[in-house]
Amino acid sequence: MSLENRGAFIVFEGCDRIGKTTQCRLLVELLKSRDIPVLPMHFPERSSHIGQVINSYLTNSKDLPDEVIHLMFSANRWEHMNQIKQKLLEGNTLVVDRYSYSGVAYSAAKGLDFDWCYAPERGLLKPDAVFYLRAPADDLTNRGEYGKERYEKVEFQGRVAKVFDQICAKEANYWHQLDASQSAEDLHAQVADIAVKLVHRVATQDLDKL
Ligand code: DGP
Ligand code: NA
Ligand code: NA
Repeated sequence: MSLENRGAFIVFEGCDRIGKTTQCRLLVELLKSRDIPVLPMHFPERSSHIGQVINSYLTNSKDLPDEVIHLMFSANRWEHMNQIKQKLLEGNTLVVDRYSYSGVAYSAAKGLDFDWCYAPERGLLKPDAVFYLRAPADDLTNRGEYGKERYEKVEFQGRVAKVFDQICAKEANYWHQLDASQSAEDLHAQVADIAVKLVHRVATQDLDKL
């Protein structure tokens, strides 16, 4: 790849336990096998100071007002923005497990105003593509076996899914809704097809902002 080529900014979104982590891993492995420089990322990034507060909140060892934790999740993305920009401009494709849309979906699902939730995300780098993994509502219920973290409850996940659906309808030009009830291999094949073309298409395009 020539020096001026940037990497693609690829995000996976969806409810808890929908299979994002597996799909991120499969996509990273595929791009590596094609000699495309690629780095995985995951938000919330729990190792920073802010990330540790978020972790305490998610594991229920700390309570915070909805608005405060919302802004902490957003700050966690902002504190990584320079690094993300630099990695992309160096030619690395980023495969990111959750981003601003989780920020909006999880907080709006609690009843916070949608536009208020989106406001602190404005100005962050905009992904080139979002893979939205979605399963039918029944399927979500049958998945059961949620972990012990704060949001891992069937009823709440249903409300999160509704907000994701709303965002997906609005951002349709770069969102790809994919059926998460199919096998991981079939899902990966769909993702791979779109992602490989995308990496080449955006290489000479400017980065955009939310
Ligand atoms: P994960 O590490 O991907 O399992 O995410 C942990 C939990 O945090 C999961 O239930 C989704 C939720 N989450 C991720 N990003 C945000 C965010 O920006 N805001 C809120 N409120 N929740 C988020
Ligand atoms: Na989770
Ligand atoms: Na995950």
